[in-house]
Amino acid sequence: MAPKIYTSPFPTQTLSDTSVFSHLFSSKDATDVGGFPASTPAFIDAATGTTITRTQLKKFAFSLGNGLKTRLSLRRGDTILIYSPNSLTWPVVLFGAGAAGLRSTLANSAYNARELAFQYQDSGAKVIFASEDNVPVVRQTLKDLGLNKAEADKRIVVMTNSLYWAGGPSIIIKPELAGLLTVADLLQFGSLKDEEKFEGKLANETVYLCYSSGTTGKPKGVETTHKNITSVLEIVKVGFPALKQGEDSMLGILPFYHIYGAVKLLHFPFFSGIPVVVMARFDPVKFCANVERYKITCSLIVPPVLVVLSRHQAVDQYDLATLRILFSGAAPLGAALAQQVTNRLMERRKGRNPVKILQGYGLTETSPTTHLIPVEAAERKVGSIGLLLPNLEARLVVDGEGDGNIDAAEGQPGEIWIRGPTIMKGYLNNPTATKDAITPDGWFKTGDIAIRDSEGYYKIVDRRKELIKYKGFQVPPAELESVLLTHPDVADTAVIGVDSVKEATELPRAYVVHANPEKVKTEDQKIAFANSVKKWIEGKVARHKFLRGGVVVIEVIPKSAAGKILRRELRDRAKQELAG
Ligand code: 4UU
Repeated sequence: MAPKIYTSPFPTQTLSDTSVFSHLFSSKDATDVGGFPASTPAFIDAATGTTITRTQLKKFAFSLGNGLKTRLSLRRGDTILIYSPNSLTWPVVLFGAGAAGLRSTLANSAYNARELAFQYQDSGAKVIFASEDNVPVVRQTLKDLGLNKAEADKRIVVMTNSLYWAGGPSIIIKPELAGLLTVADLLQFGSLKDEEKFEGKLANETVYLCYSSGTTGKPKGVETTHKNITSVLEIVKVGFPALKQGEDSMLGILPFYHIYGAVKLLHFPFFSGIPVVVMARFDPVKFCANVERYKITCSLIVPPVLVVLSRHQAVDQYDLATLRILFSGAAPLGAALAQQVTNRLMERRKGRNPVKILQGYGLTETSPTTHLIPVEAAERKVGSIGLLLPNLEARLVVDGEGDGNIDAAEGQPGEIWIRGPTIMKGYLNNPTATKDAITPDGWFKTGDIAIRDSEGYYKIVDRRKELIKYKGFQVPPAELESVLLTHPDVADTAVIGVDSVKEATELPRAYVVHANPEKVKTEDQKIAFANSVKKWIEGKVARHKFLRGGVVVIEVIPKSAAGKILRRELRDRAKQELAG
């Protein structure tokens, strides 16, 4: 039977074959950058008000690009690693690397030395760009990898503080970091030459390497190409609410190292001529204060932020009337929660300036957005991930194993498969995982189960992959399991996600088998062991991977005949345990 292929209701877009850099920064003349006035702000540091204009960003990027080539001898195709919380220096580094034809791999800024070492080695990065606070972890990482201090320090570039961009000092604040190269130092080597600026034929080359565990296993480098990014910008523009240069501004709280923040805060607003007010992390009071101070009209969020906005007193203490769009993604958005926040914000405005809570869906592997809700459907379709974006095709597949794929009947659930120009090139150095994820005719298997209604709106109803999402962050169970297995008393383990309605997120929960069952005979012994494991993991992994969903001592991990963990069984068990 021929597959049932769904197309997008939006008109097909003309896509380009330029590099990301020229797509964003090409100018007609000195008065514009990327089609918008050169002197308008591109990024604003929320804490200090420091602003980088569009033309400054372009100039800094060209200078940094040249510094990377001349001072660090990096060449087209080489990779740099960025390891920092959000800051104004982020776009300078990312676009500077892009201008020089380099790739960037983006690391979670909360990673510990073990986690960072994995990504540094796996990506083949040559240099690590780190915020001042993160340099000690980088030094530890490089030391663990066997480098002496002098060698290690040659691979570190300190991400100059945000005040530098307002003419402040470029000097390093922490004395122990003196002598390290900084981003400011790298700007001193002149600008890229004209012929180098917009290097051609980059379209199908990799530009970003974010890490995702996909449907199974440990994190893998996702090869996102220039074409993936330029395409996603064009197709999102069609479905995303009209943002107007000169009127709109975005508050940037999502981390830039995750594909959601990387594309929808660092690229999309710039591409639309909209400034982004950059926050290093989400904080309820600062969030509200910044909406008032910068007259923010739009912010991109994850569902747990709505939980905070539904309760926190700061919502009543600041004027949030300019805010007209909250766009949620990266995890399921509950209709009731969205309604609650809309009502609360609307009450204060006495019905004026409606606020819309929208939802989008995507994955690291799809660069990321594939679906979003248009503004006019915000209330009517609350809880839905919206419509398929143009230039993409979708299938809902019932049996994804082998050749026996069947497409779900209308209105029935199936695994979303996506085909189109925004699908990653593949997983870095991992042809097996790539082959498992993308069929020979180009369908990428998301691992998410959805239903499509008669109007073409999709709703996520389940996830068939093992991935856990904590507040939008990926927590790969396989990674936690491999760490847990290094615990001397853990003989076997399985990690699953359990839902927390209160926090609008999943929480990682571990089942562990004691190496010596005699030691966990009584209930008290079990609880003591579980608690010690829960504490122990906190010294081993970044915060978002902590076992907040609990640790349970179990006699044996349920497995299939082939030795595969029966996660569904554990999820059912957890439901009972948590209900009881
Ligand atoms: C239910 O989380 C992301 C990307 C999120 C994103 C980006 C741009 C959302 C909207 C947007 O415009 O990427 P990853 O790779 O970290 O995680 C992907 C997984 C999906 O497979 C799905 O299980 O995150 C889950 N997910 C969602 N689940 C993402 N968005 C949603 C959603 N509802 N809206």
